[in-house]
Amino acid sequence: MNKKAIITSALPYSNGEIHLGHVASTYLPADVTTRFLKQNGVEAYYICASDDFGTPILIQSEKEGKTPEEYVAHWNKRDLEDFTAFDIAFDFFYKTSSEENIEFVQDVFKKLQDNDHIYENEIIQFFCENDKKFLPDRFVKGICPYCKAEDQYSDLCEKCGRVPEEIENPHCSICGQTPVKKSTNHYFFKLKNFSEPLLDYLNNAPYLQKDVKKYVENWIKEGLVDWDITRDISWGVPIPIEGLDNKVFYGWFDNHLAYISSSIKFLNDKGIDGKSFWNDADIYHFIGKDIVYHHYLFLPAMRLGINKEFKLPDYIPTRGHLTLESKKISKSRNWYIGLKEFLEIFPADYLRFYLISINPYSQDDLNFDWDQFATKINSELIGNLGNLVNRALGFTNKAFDGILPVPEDFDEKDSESEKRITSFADDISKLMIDNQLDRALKQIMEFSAHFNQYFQHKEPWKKGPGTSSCIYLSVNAVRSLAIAIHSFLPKASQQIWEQIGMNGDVSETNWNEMSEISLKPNHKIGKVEPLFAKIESSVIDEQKAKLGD
Ligand code: B3M
Ligand code: ZN
Repeated sequence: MNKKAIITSALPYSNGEIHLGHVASTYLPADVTTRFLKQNGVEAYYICASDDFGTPILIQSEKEGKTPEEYVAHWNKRDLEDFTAFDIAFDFFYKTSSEENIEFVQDVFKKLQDNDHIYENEIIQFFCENDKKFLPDRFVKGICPYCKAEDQYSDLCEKCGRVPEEIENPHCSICGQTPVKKSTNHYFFKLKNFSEPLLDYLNNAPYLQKDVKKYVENWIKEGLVDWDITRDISWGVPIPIEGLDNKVFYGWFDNHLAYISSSIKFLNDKGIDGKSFWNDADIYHFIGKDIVYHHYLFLPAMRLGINKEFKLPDYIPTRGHLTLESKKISKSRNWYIGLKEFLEIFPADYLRFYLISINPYSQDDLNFDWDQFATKINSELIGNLGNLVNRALGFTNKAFDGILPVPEDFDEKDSESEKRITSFADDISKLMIDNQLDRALKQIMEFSAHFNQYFQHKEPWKKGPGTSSCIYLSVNAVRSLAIAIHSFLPKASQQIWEQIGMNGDVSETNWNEMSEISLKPNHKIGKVEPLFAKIESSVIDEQKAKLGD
């Protein structure tokens, strides 16, 4: 395992609150992975930032009568608060509109220019004379020339799925007026230059998901097109060329560069040489499948274009979208759950447990289902894990005054259980390293289920022979579980840690220690309390009733 790592997750637009869809595919898996790496002694940093630039943000800020700076500052703060409430532990949360990023983006552009990867070209764009704005495709609506559906985007008809060559009866989606066509000069990044180096990168990146690589390779083989990296608005990274007022870089040119600029700022501030750290580290970018094109093509091509001054990603864990009760999440149709609101009703650990357990390491979509959520929490998290912790520790209190007894000679069942503990770390490490977080969590739950059965089988309440061994091993198993679940359920893990009478922070205990039987006879456990409260069906019914119009 590389002893250094930088982990990022897709940068949230500063344009609305974080909802369950966001956290399921990127922030949560990245957080679990970072915590796991740290438990393994890796110097790992989880870096994120708000994605501040772009036309939608500019327009929304205008609607709200705020400057774009004020508007994005609000969302930057709010996003971080919501993430923190969900125990997403960024080491640093910065912004794409930072001075450091602006300077870095301009510097990268100049280097790309020097390396002959940039050219200028005249293009024709819609311009709204009322709003005095060039209108990006998304802001021009009209009639689809193919199926005649009304009110369709000029770059996509949602009715027939085609990309209109020329939308009929175009109108500005801000004010409704008919825009005119105007010519403007834009800068282009020669993505075509990179077909070979990109294929080479993909072929030599063993940790990228195979299925994603396959379709990205197909895109490359079908032929890449050069990429327009300029927009005619005022809100963005200024293009470092004299006389270009009201022209900035397209948001997708600058946003992913904030992975690097934010990391460098954070590391340099810590007294670490940011650039060398980056280049020595394993680089992880967690994303959702809708931004594969940007992360598997634009991002590596730009790093290649500046002669790999900054290492290309080793891992780009890509996951599917979350649907809600089997339907597409939509804020306007009120088919939607905000993260903040969810956490006002349920503990963060419940959501973390549920989302990880339904989230495979693949592009498959996953579905949030209220009934399934309640069942998983009540029967698995509480019925299995909570139950084991409570009965093992509770019984130690009741029958042994909270003092771990001296074990007797182990019988076959004891030895089997002992072995479970000693092989536990290895059993799940590989899954964690391979990003199979759902399967790792499942193994942890199987470990817990094993000890529930063992406890049941030994019937310690009868105080027969073997009781001491059963308690000794079960309490040690609970300790192992506290370490194993830390990255998934940080709160519950710490509570268990304290209940078994340990001091300090469980996160500081090395991962492999879960396979040690280190609580010795005479160890005194702490105060035992139930970890979780059952979810009542009436609460679920209330939540379901909130969805829809
Ligand atoms: N801000 C959000 C998205 O498209 C976008 C990600 C940027 S990652 C560099 O999901
Ligand atoms: Zn207009």
